[in-house]
Amino acid sequence: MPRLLKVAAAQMGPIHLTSKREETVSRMIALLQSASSLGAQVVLFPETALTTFFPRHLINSQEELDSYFEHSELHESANTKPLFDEAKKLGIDISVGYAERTPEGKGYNTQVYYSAKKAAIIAKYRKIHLPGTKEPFEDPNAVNQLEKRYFEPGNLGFKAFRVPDVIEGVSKKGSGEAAPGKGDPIMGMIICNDRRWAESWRTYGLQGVEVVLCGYNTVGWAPDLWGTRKPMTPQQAEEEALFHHKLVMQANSYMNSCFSISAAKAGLEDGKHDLIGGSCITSPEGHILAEAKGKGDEIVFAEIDLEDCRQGKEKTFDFDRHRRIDSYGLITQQTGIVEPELL
Ligand code: CDV
Repeated sequence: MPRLLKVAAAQMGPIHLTSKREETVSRMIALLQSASSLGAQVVLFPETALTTFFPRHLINSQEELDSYFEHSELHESANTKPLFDEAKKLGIDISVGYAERTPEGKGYNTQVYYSAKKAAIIAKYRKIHLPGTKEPFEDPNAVNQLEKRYFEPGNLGFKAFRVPDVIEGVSKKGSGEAAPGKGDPIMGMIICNDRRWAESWRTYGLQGVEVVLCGYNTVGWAPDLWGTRKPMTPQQAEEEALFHHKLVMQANSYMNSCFSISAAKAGLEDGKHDLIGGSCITSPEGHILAEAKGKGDEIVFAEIDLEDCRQGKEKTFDFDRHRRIDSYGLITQQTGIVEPELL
């Protein structure tokens, strides 16, 4: 039986240090309405969708820094409630990335999943792989990535969740058929740099994930961050960054037999930092089903059939039959590289 789902990535063009939340939330509502006109049931927004990607700036004022964080749950906060109210009205689930300040004062780079039918946030993920440095680079013109300065590593793990009320007629607890791949969709969230780590995806793969959601802010030019062994022009560097983005979305979707949706914040933020576009929806066979055309606000839409995950999960990547965990010990015992002894 097909399990059809209409999904969308809401790519956003740049947001600046000076942008007002209200304007940004209005743009998000407009994107949601255009996704609704296509029939979307689930819409993914980017990482830190409500602000510029502030971790590239050195911010010494606590007050200024705090202004880029959300201090309460998004569906209840005055800043963002209108977006969640619109999602509820349209009956569309949304997943939104933002900087979260907890009541204990901790900062996380967070993504939530809001179920329109339940009118509730049903899942939260906090970014685990924080890239970059704690201190800015010495070169005042370098592109910084100060996530380790502003955020704690996520403490919620990679926890897959079921999404209720989006597909009719699926198996429920106690309803008889408990075979894999028959229930409500299984989703997982990752944020930007997490997509480059096979461990993120495999941890979800082991929970039978069917759709991975990934919001991102990826600069097209950051030689201090990436290294300069192979000198590139800014245009070549951006093409390379786009290539790596698609490579990891396609390859990891294939290796875990799942769909993936990725939503960029794209374009020139703060007049200086050019972010790649490339928001896309990929299939469990690793193909790109739909892709952003530009670097502005744009909906990327596809209807997907979760049944398409079954082939990979039951044949090439049937984990139960083919994985050899006795040989994978190093993955969790060791963090860095230990080379074999010199000859
Ligand atoms: N926001 C990110 O996590 N960005 C990183 C890079 C650009 C440091 C990424 O992996 O895309």
